[in-house]
Amino acid sequence: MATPLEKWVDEQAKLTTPDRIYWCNGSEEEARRLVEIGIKEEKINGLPVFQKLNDKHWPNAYFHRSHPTDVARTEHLTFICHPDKETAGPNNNWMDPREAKEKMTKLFSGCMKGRTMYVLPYMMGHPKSPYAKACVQITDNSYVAVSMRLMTRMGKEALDRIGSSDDFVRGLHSIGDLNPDRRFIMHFPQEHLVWSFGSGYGGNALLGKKCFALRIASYLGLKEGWLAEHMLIMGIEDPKGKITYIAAALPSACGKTNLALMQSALPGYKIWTIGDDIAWLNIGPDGRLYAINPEAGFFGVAPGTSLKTNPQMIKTLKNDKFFPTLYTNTALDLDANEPWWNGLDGAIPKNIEDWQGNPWNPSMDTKAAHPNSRFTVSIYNCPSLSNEFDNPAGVPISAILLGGRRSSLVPLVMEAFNWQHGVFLGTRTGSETTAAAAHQVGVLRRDPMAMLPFCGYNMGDYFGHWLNIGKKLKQPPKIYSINWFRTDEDGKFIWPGFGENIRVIKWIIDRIGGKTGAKETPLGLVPELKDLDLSGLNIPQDKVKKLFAIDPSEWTAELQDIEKYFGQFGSHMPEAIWQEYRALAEKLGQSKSSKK
Ligand code: SAT
Ligand code: MN
Repeated sequence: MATPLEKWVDEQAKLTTPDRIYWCNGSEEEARRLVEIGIKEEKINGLPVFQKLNDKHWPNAYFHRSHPTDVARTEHLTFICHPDKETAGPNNNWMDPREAKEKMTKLFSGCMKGRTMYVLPYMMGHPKSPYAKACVQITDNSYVAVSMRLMTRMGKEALDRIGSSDDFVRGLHSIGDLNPDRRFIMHFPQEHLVWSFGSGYGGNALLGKKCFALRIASYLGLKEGWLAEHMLIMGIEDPKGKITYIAAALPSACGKTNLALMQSALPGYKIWTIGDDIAWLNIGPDGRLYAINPEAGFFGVAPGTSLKTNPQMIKTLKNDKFFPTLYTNTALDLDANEPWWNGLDGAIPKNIEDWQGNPWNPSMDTKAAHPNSRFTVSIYNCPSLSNEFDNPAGVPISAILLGGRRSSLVPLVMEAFNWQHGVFLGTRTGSETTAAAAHQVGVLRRDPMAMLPFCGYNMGDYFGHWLNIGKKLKQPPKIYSINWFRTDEDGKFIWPGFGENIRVIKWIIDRIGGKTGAKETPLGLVPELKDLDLSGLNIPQDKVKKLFAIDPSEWTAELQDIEKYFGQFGSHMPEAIWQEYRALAEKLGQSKSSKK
């Protein structure tokens, strides 16, 4: 008798009518074969899926050029299909599941004719972890199949775990005809199901990542009592050899990957990487919060990555351990046949082709590499990979850092008074848009816990869920707000960032270890300046003070904006968060602005 998995695959084949069905085992030999197929047979937009690059400096490097309209996540085409709109919340696009399936069934009908259907069994998390989930994705694209081998643990262990059960997360994906008008990413959280059509881009097409490990998993976490978060996980080894584990949520363009692989500027401290994008947080048997990274690779932004900004990532890319490493929509150095991007170390090569295949030189006002061009590389290539990465139990988390990009108002670092206050800090985090994005510069987008595009249900309920988790923890992690981006009168960043961020993390570790005090402010607990190790940095005292300045008059508009933001969640907004809001307004002498 057919298993539920065989039955499901059979049904998808009947719908999409591929010429061939191929079950992937996740082996290196298979990946080499798929890459060959992508070089010689499969095409996207008339171009081969893969182009082999020179191995000399960039081992196992293959280049992929996407359709020019298919270069980023498409939030406006992403839907959360709960039976009722209210469960999806004001933070999501919603479509009735029946309507969504009808629409998608039309698109998927016969869409794999002439193509191969790849069946990808994979684990999110270590196969032996009680927190891991078994999944199967179907796709018709070799780039997606190879990327999934890098980003997940693919192969037999997932099939073994599924066996004859019905308990696996299903993802159906086709690149379709890449027409943006026929591109949809549909999530059915209650069925553990994702249907994605018309895009080959990471966040839209690698369904284990944002679609499952955040949107569907956040909803599973609500039902099962855990958290799926947009967070890096890292261990910090102090000069005595003690390792403290932390998780940190930062919206895009705030340096999450750089922080996860940071090379410490303070001697004696060492960073051990566990993940750069997603953390699943569970209450362990001892009542502490344990984190696993469900992924097994990095899908990182290439431009700006260099020996200066992220030396460990450059070493990761130059490691030949795990096959292959993919470069998507970067530029090419044609003489060397190597990938290139703006901000890479060394002289600008003479003969550059931009991400769309046109000749490029630095006098042009276009970028050679697409600003969202990416590398895809196995985490096992990373020289700072923690020994605990494959620990099925995960690592115990001592601190959670919540950040954003704010040029004023929010101090460099601040400790929450307690868990509830920490959740309040997370609910109101936000980032000012940068010139790199196609928005107006300096406009604030609130992005609670960096989860706005990824929470698979009503965010008001999500805040409530965070509060409940805190109540169940015996030893809750301390929560911190961080902001590397405060500027001076000339609009210049005061804090140097990158490897120097260890100075802030050192203070956090000292706080966890009870080794240092803190100063109470209306916003939270901040370092006494003498306790922040700024040796050798040469930041003038008045600027250091500015990193922590709190001006109540600046908070009038901010408080109004927070109140408006919270208001949209109506009765789903927990009263405890409103209490925190009122307490803050009162401390800042602005309680009149608080109506609720
Ligand atoms: O665009 S992805 O979701 O694949 C990557 C990211 O935004 O972190
Ligand atoms: Mn991310």
